[in-house]
Amino acid sequence: MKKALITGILGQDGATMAEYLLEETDLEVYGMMRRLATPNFKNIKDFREHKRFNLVYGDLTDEVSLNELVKSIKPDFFINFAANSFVGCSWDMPVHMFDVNTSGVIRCLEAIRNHQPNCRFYSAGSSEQFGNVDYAPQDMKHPMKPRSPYGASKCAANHIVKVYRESYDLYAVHGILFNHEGIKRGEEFVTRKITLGVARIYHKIFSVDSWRGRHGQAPQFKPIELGNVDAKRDWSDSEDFVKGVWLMLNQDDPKDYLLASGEMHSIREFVEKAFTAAGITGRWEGEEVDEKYVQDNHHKSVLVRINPDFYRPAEVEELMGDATEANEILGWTPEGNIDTLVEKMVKNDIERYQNKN
Ligand code: NDP
Ligand code: GDR
Repeated sequence: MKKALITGILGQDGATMAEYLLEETDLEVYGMMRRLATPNFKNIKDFREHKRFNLVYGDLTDEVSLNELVKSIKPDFFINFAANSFVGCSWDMPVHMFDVNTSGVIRCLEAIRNHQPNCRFYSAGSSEQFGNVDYAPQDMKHPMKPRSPYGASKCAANHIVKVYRESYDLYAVHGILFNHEGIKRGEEFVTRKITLGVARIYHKIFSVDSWRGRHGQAPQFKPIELGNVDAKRDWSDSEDFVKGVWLMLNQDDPKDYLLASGEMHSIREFVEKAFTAAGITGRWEGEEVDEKYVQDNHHKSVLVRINPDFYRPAEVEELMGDATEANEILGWTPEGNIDTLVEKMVKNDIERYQNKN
């Protein structure tokens, strides 16, 4: 039986990939988590007890653990989704970013090179590598112009994967993935922050509206606080993306590809779509830091307000990718779109608030 070792198993992509491989292949799946005092297993709860799934400990900052895992498991596929993945905090811990996101990749490659050289390796690259872009949509020929320590750490990882591929003849690829989201998305990323906020406000409005409304009172709730709502991103569904990653790992020859939807939407539009999906309409009022998204009724309750604490020292204003090569060569075709994604996330989070978990 073939085996896959997936790092970052408790995160969005690791858990989504494991779920996909357990459903669609007969691989034995090993999910690597780092040691935490109180780990959160919610992303893997549906398959944690699966007979072909094994949870193992390891850390990208510790080569001993990676060497031991590769030596003992002898994986056929090593899918490295582990990272310090939050761009916003990367200015606060740039050295740690490089230790995990760049040196961590070298440690994985060394473990493979020394103990299982036929293992196919995936490295999780990012549209943040393009940074302040020259043109749109960005393709694989676009220069690397990162704007954050995170983006720079992923550029360096990209180079080292190429070096190892060419120097040691490894099947090692670095996929450039644009933003992808879903119901397993971390709660500090802007899409999930918005859909969780919408769900919280939805329950306040619809649970108290009936009696407060009779007394002419507005429902009381804290608005969602956001930073730069004018930034634009190319958002896709993570369930579509893990299929693309799996295709990248199953070609005759290793090559880097880019996955994206080819559409760009602002944070502002995501806010509107998310509230609309919950049956709440609103409108933008004011400007810059005083701008607010208010409920479209006579109470004009504030749904979203700007908090400059969420601005970044340097912003990537616009990202939009051209995935033609992945479509044509890999035969990758995403099923979801921005509207199905927003609806799925909002519905999930409303139910989650209902069940209080
Ligand atoms: P998440 O942040 O959800 O998951 C990352 C996981 O890595 C977490 O489970 C985290 O563990 C783990 N991790 C962090 N540091 C270490 C370490 N030192 N050793 C072992 N594990 C560690 O990210 P995503 O799933 O969203 O992203 C997966 C990968 O894809 C990342 O490399 C990210 O940079 C990249 N990427 C993501 C995109 C997206 O839109 N989602 C787009 C482009 C690239 P813990 O749970 O303990 O914190
Ligand atoms: P990003 O995702 O930086 O693109 O990185 P994030 O959701 O954090 O930010 C997207 C855009 O939204 C703006 N923004 C806010 N962001 C957050 N997190 N919180 C806010 O309150 C907020 N308000 C506005 C940001 O400034 C930014 O412009 C994600 C991660 O998954 C990376 O790991 C991955 O490599 C890239 O996507 C592609």
